[in-house]
Amino acid sequence: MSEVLYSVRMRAAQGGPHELGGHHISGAECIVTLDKVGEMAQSFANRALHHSKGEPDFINIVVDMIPETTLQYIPYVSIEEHYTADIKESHELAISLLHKSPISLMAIHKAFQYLQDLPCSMRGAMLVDSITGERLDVGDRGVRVSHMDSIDNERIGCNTHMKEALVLASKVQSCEGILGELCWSDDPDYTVGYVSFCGVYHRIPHMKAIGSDIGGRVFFIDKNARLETIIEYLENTPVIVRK
Ligand code: WAQ
Ligand code: MG
Repeated sequence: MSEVLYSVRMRAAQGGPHELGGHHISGAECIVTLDKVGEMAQSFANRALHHSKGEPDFINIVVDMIPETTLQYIPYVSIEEHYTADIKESHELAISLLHKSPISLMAIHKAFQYLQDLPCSMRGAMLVDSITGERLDVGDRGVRVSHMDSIDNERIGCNTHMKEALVLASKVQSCEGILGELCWSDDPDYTVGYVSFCGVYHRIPHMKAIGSDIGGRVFFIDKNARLETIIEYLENTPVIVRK
């Protein structure tokens, strides 16, 4: 029999809990065996308390058991590194890459506009119709991808941002009904972003200005997909990413 696994998740905010309007500072999660739960909770608490976006006054750490029958194993996205000189070139590249997928140019342009117009970062991702570019998610929270981790020996060389983005992007790519993703970080000192589609993670530098604490994600949704099924998978289905 395999060992029982637990999902450990942390979210931290400033100015009260997220649901009461607090400003999101940091979030992290993992899937581990019981003997690692305490250690991970401790390290997530430390991480929340030492974040470049500021000091939180609210930290929430949740632990729950993963029913063995619900766990899915999914493959990693493959990585393509791109090199660009500035934000303009990066956005042009991101647009031309995404346009190789079935996502329309209008939806791609709207997605950039949505991200650039954000007054502050959302906690989750926007869902955008891949043809019309219309926003499909409700409210300003976005959809938060959760219950994921990796078995992860080959990613030793990557930084934490990249490791976590690869896991998230892999889960998103494994979701039926999602055609692609656009992302850049909300961390002021991290300007790398990516677009992913067809199982490939295109890593692109200079996706935003250094010093900006506004980042975000857009998931491009197939018009025939059922939104509730997509959201349930992203939020609640436990996945482990592996080679
Ligand atoms: N589910 C949905 N959206 C999320 C999640 C999540 N679990 N976590 C973050 N977001 C959204 C939210 O709007 C954040 O403001 C935004 O994405 C950026 O999150 O070197 O670090 O965690 O290859 O700041 C990409 C490049 C880094 C990595 C992305 O995102 C690399 C990053 P951050
Ligand atoms: Mg961040």
